[in-house]
Amino acid sequence: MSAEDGLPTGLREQLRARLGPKGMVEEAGDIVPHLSDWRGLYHGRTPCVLRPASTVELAAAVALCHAAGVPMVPQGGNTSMSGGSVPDASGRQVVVSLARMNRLRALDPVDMTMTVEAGMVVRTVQDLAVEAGCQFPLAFGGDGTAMVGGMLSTNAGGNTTVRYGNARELTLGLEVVLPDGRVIDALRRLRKDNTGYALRQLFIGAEGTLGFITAAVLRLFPPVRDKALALCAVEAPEAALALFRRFRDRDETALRAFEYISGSAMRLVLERIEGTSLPLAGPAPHYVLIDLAASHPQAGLRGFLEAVLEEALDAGEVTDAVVAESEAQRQAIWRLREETPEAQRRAGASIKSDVSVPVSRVPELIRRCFEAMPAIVPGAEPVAIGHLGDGNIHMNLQQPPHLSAEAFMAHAEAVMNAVNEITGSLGGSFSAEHGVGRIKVKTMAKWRGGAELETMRRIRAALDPEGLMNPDVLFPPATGHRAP
Ligand code: 2HG
Ligand code: ZN
Repeated sequence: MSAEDGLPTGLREQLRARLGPKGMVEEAGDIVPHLSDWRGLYHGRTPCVLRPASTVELAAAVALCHAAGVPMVPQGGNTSMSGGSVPDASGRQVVVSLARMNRLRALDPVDMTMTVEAGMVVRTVQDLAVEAGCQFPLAFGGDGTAMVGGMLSTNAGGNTTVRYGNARELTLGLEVVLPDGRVIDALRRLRKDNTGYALRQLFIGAEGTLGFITAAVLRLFPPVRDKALALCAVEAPEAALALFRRFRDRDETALRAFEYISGSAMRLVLERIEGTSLPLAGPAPHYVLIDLAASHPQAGLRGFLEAVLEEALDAGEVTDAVVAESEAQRQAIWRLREETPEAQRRAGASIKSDVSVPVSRVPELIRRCFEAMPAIVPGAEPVAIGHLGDGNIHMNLQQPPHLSAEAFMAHAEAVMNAVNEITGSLGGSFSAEHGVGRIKVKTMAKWRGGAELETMRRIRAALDPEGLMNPDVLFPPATGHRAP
C-alpha cells in the first residue's frame, strides 16, 4: 500500500484499465461531493470514486477490490438521512457510485413491470411510468435526487405506503453484484415464484452490506385518472387519527397519502420557504394532508372528499379545511408538507428521529415526545411531520436561538434515546424508513440485539466474511462473545 494513495499497490492501475477514464473520479475537487452526507453530519475521505457503466464493469471492479481487501461504499443520489452512503475518515474506503448505471432495460405495460438500473433517479422512474400510461407510486421528498439503488437498499417508504407498501412490496426481481464480484441475476418479473428463499428481500433494506443492487424489476400500477386533495386543520393528534379512520372506513382504496404536519412544522415552512402561504383561515396546532386517487376517471373523488370532510367537521374532528381547486394549488399544498426538511435545515440544526408505531398509538407518541424532548433541551421546539396513515412520524427537535448548533447537537443522543424509549414502549421501531446508516448503529444494538442482530451478522458473514461492504453502517461493532 502506498500511504498517500490509500489503495494497495497496483490496484489503481488495474481499476483504471478496467473502468476507463469515465469510470473513475480521481481529482480531489471532483471527489468532494461524494464525501459528505446531505445533512452535513459526516465528512469522510476516499482514494477515488468508481463509476462503472455496466454490471459487467462493476462486477470486475468489485472482484479487484475484494481480492485486494479494499472496503467499498455504495453511493447513489447521496440523499441518506442516516449517513449511510459516505466513506469514513480513514481514506481507505472506495466510494462506488452507481450514477452511470441509469438505463431503462425494459418496460412492459402488460406485465406492469419496469426493469431499471440502480442509478436511475426515482423521479425518472415515475416519469417513464407515466409516459407509458402507468404509474410507479413510490414518492418521497428526495425522489428528485435519490436513485433506485438507494431506494431499495433502504427500503424507502415515503408518502404512499398506506396504499402501495414500501419499496419491498414494489419489487419483483433484482440483479445484485455480491461482495466478491459474482452476480445474482434474478430479474424475474413474476408474481408467483416460490423457489426457496426470497433472496431479493435480503438485499432490500440491507443498506449495501450484502452487495450492490445493480438493477430491479419494479411493479407498475394503472395511472391516476381521478384525484382530490385537502389540507385540514385539527385541534389534536387524536382528531387526526379519528379522521384517518373515517376515510379508511368510507373507502380505504381511495387513500393515496394521509400525512401529518405539526403546527410548528407548518410555521417553519411558511417562514423559511419562499412562495408558500397557508390556504386556511388561520394557523392550527396540527394539520393533515389527505390525498385521494383512483384509476377510474369518474371515481367522483372530489365529491367523496367533500362529503367525508363535512361529516368530520360535524363530528368536530376538523376545524377548517381546504380542497385543492387546481393542479397548481394541489402542488402548493404538497409543498407545505414536503419542504419541512428544507425549512428545518435553513432554520438551523435539527435532531431527527424517524420512528414508527402501530397507527393506533400515533397520538400518544406525539403527545409524549412533544413533552419529553423540550424537557431535555429547554426552549427547543418539537417539529414533527410524517406519514400518519402508516404510523411513521418524523419526530424532530429544532435548534433553539440561544444555543449554538454544536451545543444543541450535544443533546442529540439523549433526545433520540428518549424518543426511542417512548417508541419502544408503544411497540414501535426506532427506524421506520430512513434506515440505520451510521447514525443509529448503537441504537441497533439496544433494540435489535440478541438473536435478531446475531442472525443478521451470520447472514452478513456468509456473504461478506471480510466485512468489506459499507463497513460502518447497520452493525454495531461486535463485542465480547464470538460474533461471525
Ligand atoms: C419526509 O417524510 C422525509 O419528509 C424526511 O422522510 C423527514 O426530515 C425529516 O425528518
Ligand atoms: Zn418520511
